[in-house]
Amino acid sequence: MSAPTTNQKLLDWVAEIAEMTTPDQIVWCDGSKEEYDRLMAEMVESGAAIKLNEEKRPNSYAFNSDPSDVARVENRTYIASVKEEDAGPTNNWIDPEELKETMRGLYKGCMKGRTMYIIPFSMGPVGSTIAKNAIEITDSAYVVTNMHIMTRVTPEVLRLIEKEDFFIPCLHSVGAPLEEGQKDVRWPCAPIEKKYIAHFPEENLIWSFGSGYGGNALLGKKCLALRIASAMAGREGWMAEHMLILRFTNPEGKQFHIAAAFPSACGKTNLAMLQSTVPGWKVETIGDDIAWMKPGEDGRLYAINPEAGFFGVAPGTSEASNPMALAACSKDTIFTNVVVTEDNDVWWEDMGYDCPGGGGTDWKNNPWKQADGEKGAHPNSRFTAAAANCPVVCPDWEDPAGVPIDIFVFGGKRTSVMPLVHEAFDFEQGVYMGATASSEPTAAALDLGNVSLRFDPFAMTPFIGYHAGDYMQHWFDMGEKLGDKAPRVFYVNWFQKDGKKFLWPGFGDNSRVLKWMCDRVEGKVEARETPIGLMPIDGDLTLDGLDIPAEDWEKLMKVDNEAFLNTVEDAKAYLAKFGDKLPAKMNEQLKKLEARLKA
Ligand code: O2Y
Ligand code: MN
Repeated sequence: MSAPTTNQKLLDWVAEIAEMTTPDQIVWCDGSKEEYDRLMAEMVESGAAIKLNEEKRPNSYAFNSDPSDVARVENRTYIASVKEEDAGPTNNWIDPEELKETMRGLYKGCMKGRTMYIIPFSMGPVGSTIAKNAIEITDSAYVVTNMHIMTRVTPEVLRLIEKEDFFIPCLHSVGAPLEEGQKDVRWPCAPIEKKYIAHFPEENLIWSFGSGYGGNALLGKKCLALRIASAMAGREGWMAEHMLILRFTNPEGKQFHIAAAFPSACGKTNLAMLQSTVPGWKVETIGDDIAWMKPGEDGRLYAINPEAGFFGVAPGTSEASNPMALAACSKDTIFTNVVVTEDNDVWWEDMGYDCPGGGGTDWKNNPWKQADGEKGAHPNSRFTAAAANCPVVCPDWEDPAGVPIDIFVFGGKRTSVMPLVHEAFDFEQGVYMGATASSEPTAAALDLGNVSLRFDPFAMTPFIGYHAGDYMQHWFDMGEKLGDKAPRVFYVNWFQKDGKKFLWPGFGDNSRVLKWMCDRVEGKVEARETPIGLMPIDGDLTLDGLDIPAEDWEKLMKVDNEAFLNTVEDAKAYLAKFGDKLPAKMNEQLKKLEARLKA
C-alpha cells in the first residue's frame, strides 16, 4: 500500500517504526465504515470478537480481554521528562533515554506476524483551533475499531498534518509477536513486567507497550488528551482537564455550560447525561470525560470535548442510573468484558434486570450462570459507544468553537463533613477547592490502615503530565488571565449518609443543585456566607416533590467547623509533598480557610 501522505516527518517516523517493529504488512487507516466492517469481520473470523444479535444489538460486537489485561496500569505508567523534578511526586519517572532504550528492546520485532495500522486521528472536531492532530501506530485491530468510535479517524487529518507539519506521534503494540505458523490468541498482550505506558512530555510523544486495554492502548484518551495535553496546555496557556461538559438550559431557553471533575466511581457519565427533575430545565451532553478549554476572543473560556465517543463502565449502567448511556450503546457498540447472553446480547451486573436465560458466557469466556453467584462481567467492563448515538447529545456538540464555560464543579465522595454544595468566594478559592478535592478511603484502603482522606486534585492525579505543583499554579494563572470572565466554582458532595441511607437522592435530582448554581450565576439568588464558602439560603435550592426530612436537610447543609478543620489538616499533610512547588496562593488559601473556621 502506498503512503497517502507527502509529509516527510510522518513518512520518516512510520519508516523508523516499521524498521524497528518489523510488521508483516502496513495498513494506512481511513476511518471508513468499510474499514471498520472489514476489521470486525476479520476479528469475528479469528475468534477475537463475537458478533452480537443483529436484531437486539445492531452492528455491535463483544470482546473478552486476557484476565491479566483489564484496566489502566498506573504502576506501569511513566512521565519521562528530562528532569525528574518536572514529573513531580504524583508520577512515576524514568530517565527518557533509559526508558527509550528499554522500550526499543521490547519493540524490536514486536509486530512480527502482525499488521501495523497507521491511524490518522483528530482529538476534537477536525480543524478546530482547540483540536490536535495525531497518528497512532498500533498492531491491534481492536484498537483501530475502538479509535474509529472514540476519535475522528479521517484522511483529512493527513491533509492538516501536511499543512501544519505537526502531529502527535503515538506508538502502541500489544507486545506479542507471532512466530511463523504460530496461532494467535484471542487477546494478545505482554506480562505486567513488560507493560509500559510511557509519555515524553517535552517531545509530545507517547510509547505504549504490552497492553491492549482501554486507556493503555486507545492512546488518544488518557495518554494524549490528558497527560500530553495537560503538559502542552501548561506551556501554551490553555487547559486539558478530566471533566465532563454539559449544557443546562432553563425554561426561557438560556443556556449554561458546566464542566465538572469527579474522581472515578462518582457518577461522572451519569451526571453528563442526567435527566433533569426540575420542570422545564434540560440537560444535554457535550462530553463525559475530558474537556479542552481555551480563552476565546471575548475573554471567556471555551470548551470542546476532544473525544467522539464514550468508553463507559458497563456494570451499574441501567434504565434507572443512566438511560441515555444505555440508549447510546443500543447499537454500533463495542463491548469489552461483559456477559454475552444465550441469545447473543449483552448483560452486566446492576443492569436493572436478571440475566435473560439465567446465564451465558462470562468475561473470561467461560459458560456462566447468574445463580452461581460469581460476577459475570468484569467490574471494569466497558462499552465503546458513539457520542452521536446518545439521545441527549447537544445538537452542536461538535461546534469547533466550543461552548463558553459558566461553571466549574468539583466533588468527591464523603459520607459526612462535606455539605451538598458550596460555592467559592472567588476563583482562587475555587482552585483551592479543586486542588484539595478528596474522598474517604475505600474499605480496602482502610484495611491497609490508610485512614486519612484520599486527595485527588482536580480528579487529575493519574493524568497530570508534569509536576502537580506547577499544574496547580497553572490553574491560578488561568484564573488571572480570565479575570472576571472566569467560570464560577462550586464543590458538591452527593454522598452524605446517615448509617446506610444516602441523605440526598442523587441521579436526576442533582439537577436541583445545578439549577441553584445557574441561579447564582444569573444573580437570581443570594447566598449565605459560611467559613468554607457560599451556601444556599433555605428555599432557594428547590426541594419540591422530594421527601427529605428537615433533619436530613440540616445535615446536608451543615458546616461543622471542628470536623472541617480535620479536613484542612489532612490537606496540609497531603500538600506538603509538593514542597516548594506548592503555589504560594495555595498556602494563602489554607491560612484563610483555617482562620475562617477558627473565628
Ligand atoms: O481502565 C481503563 O482503561 C479505562 S479508564 C477510564 C475510561 C473512561 C473514562 N475514564 C477513565 C478513567 O480512568 O478516568
Ligand atoms: Mn476518566
